[in-house]
Amino acid sequence: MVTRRNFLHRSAIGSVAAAMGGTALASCSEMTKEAPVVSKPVRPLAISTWDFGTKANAEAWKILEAGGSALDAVEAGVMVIEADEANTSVGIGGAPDRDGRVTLDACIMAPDGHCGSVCALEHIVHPISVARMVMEKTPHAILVADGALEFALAQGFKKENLLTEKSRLAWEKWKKTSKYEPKINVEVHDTIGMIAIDQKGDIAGACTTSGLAYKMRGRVGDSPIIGAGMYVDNEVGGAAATGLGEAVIRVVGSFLVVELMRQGRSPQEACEEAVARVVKKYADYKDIQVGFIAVNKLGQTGAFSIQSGFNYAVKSNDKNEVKDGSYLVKQ
Ligand code: SD4
Repeated sequence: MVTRRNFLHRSAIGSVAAAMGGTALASCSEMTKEAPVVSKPVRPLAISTWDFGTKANAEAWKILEAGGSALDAVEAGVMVIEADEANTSVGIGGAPDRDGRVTLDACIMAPDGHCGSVCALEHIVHPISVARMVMEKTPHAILVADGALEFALAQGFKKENLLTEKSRLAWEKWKKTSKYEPKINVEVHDTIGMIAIDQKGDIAGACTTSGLAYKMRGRVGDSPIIGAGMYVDNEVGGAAATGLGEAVIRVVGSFLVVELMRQGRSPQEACEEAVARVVKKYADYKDIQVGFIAVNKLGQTGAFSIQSGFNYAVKSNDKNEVKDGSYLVKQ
């Protein structure tokens, strides 16, 4: 007889099996003999990078709670941070490149695998919404620079000045004293990556940033690169990255985290292994920061970074909390 408890247990096993992929199926069916307690999937849920992720999660939650889609939720969530002038790494108020231009990178991915991205987009406050339109209204996945701007304007987005007085002054100061050696250290980073699971259990993700402060003109980081800065697979889970994009790209970090979860790692283990891979390929890893967040189909979460100081926000039923991620380099 299928009792409610059994049913929940079996559906959870089914989800785990789906999350783990075919190779794990045999062991999962063996598991049903000696049934371990697998909790009911946590949904809806939103997870975002950094402590300001609570604001993004709260906005996403309005949609998730009302039964809306994970895709709508992640877009609305990260838009809050794009519009926040105080955040100097995302949207308006983002630090400019070394020539004083604010160029934004963003990507979005839907549960069915569709994705859209814009790179080095200027003058538009909400690159995430342009990325979504690239996904939904063009036959392409990525538009860059002037082409992305032209497309955005044709879609009705307004051209705006994104260089705030505060960012301009900081850039003027940087020009006097700094070399053109952009490096993300422990202090300079703030990209938002968000993964959400809706009430149906569908998973979507978004990532948006102004990238590396005072970067070379035309530099694109990991954030708008599907698989590097963010990735979701609706059978498995999702992940997003923050930190030095050049290092994340070397291991296609977010895709790696999701694939590790597919092979049976927990979100925490997957983030730890991805950081280990970054470190292997980046000799000066002690000078940089890279962090990952992840969630699997069951709503279990994880996070890990190279350095201390990385935190992330998780919103589920009753809580919207900031958690400190664990990290590799102990001083
Ligand atoms: C980049 N990964 O452009 C981004 C920057 C970042 O927190 O994450 N900052 O390399």
